[in-house]
Amino acid sequence: MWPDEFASRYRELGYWRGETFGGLLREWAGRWGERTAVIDGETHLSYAELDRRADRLAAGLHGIGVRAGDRVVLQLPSTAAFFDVIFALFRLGALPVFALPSHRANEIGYFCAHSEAVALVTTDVLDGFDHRSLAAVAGNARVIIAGDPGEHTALADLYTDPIPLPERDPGELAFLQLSGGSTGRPKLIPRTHDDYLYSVWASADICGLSTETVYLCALPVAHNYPLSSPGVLGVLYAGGTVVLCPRPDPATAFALIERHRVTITGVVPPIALVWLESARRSTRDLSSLQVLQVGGAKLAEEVARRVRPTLGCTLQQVFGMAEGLVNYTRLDDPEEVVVSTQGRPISAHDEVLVLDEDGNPVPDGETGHLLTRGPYTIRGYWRAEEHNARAFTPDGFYRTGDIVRRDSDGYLVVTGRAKDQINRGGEKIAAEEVENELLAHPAVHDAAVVAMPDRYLGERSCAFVVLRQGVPVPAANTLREFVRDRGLAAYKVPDRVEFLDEFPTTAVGKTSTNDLRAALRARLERG
Ligand code: J2J
Repeated sequence: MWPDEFASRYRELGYWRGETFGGLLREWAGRWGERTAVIDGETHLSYAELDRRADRLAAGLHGIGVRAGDRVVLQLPSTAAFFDVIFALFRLGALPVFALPSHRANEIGYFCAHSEAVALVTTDVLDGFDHRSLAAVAGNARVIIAGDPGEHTALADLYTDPIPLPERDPGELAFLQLSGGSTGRPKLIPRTHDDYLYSVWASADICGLSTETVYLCALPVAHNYPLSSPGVLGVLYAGGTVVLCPRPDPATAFALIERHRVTITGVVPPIALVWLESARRSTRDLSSLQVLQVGGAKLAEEVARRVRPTLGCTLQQVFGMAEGLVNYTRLDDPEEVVVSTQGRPISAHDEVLVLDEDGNPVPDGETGHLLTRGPYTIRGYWRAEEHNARAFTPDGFYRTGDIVRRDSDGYLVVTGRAKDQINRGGEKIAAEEVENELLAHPAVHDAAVVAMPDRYLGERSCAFVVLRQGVPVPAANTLREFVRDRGLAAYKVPDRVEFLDEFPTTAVGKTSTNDLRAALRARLERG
């Protein structure tokens, strides 16, 4: 949490407004009543309806024992039910833990156990996977299903007559977001109403949102980017309309843009690329689209330059992180800045350091490690003291693990990464988490997972494996299936597996991932 002097400063500056999510929904319902807040297929929810549903669900959840401070692992796709659940939990003061639909038994089991969740809210069947099977790893958490509940509790049965609930304190935790991670298990990111809402309303301002805004939520809604940059919460803050998109393919997304006259949406670079290259552009009227946000991974300048001429809208680059700091190019920035930088921080009080290997600041224009501290950047992960000692400086700066260059106007260009992470088209893979699963295979002596360049996704993952002596070489696919069977999300399964007799080492005897990446490049070039 922020030291008192910082917290009071952020309040005095008017950044932390003393609002809560639950209280705000009540205000919005008063102000915008019957205006459409959320569109999910043929379902249109007004602000007033959303408010009533949150009250009724809060009562039902209270009825089965969910209380203030309890954690509830939430794994829902982009549906209206997601909004009911988060606002119901906000009203109760219970904390959603934002899992993604692609997470499987391994991750969900860990989230339930680590957060000591009292409930797991998930869906029935999605993309061929029966999410009800996750009950097996939910431990003591009660399983609640949006959809056909099978033997579990139906979310639909939990909407009951509202009960009086005390207002929440804006300084308390609102939810736990997930970190992309680089060491082992994903870390949980504690965000308060005050700090998160600042990033939300300031983002809504920067992105010019208003009651006229129609936002297409093309990414999984629980991710920090579509949730808050400015995302669905920014749109609700501004009184606009959220259109939920089940899949971001051009056929689905373009049809929704045309039908609902969407004005702004946010995607990751591979989706932007597919949209730019899709022939469907000419069969749909996309003229309502004013802003295409692209972020989550580095957007190639060559692709950035094609956005305006091809889609006829303004590109906005977004470089953010669930831990806090979010950078945007501004809508009125010169085209050169928009295509060649990842933007500048939301706030004048976002403190940004760019440091060399010895921890000394580098001059503007030179690359270095990005560290940050500010009014919506966390001071530590949830229950992770040991890791926090490494991930944060003693004076509270978060070590982002990103390598950047800052220009004299404060704009950042992301040039690389120091953390052991693969950014697979915006989906983050902690190398160590996958290595640990590979090490569980009886034939594997050692494993190292590194990024390999990919034209479409930016990066894919490659696992280098040293086998135990004397064991027969397994097929690469056997190891990939092994990782999948260990219950890891599909995007974490190594795209490629390479066997080596031994790993190259650094001067201090650690596995040299640089040498592995170089060896991989050489192999890829040889074909
Ligand atoms: C290069 N790398 C980027 C970009 C994120 C808004 C937008 C994105 C996220 C997000 C987010 C990048 N260029 N434009 O939470 O609110 C990489 C960096 C960063 C990490 C954070 C938001 N945009 N990245 O992607 O927590 O390495 O948040 O540290 O998933 O993604 O990942 P995540």
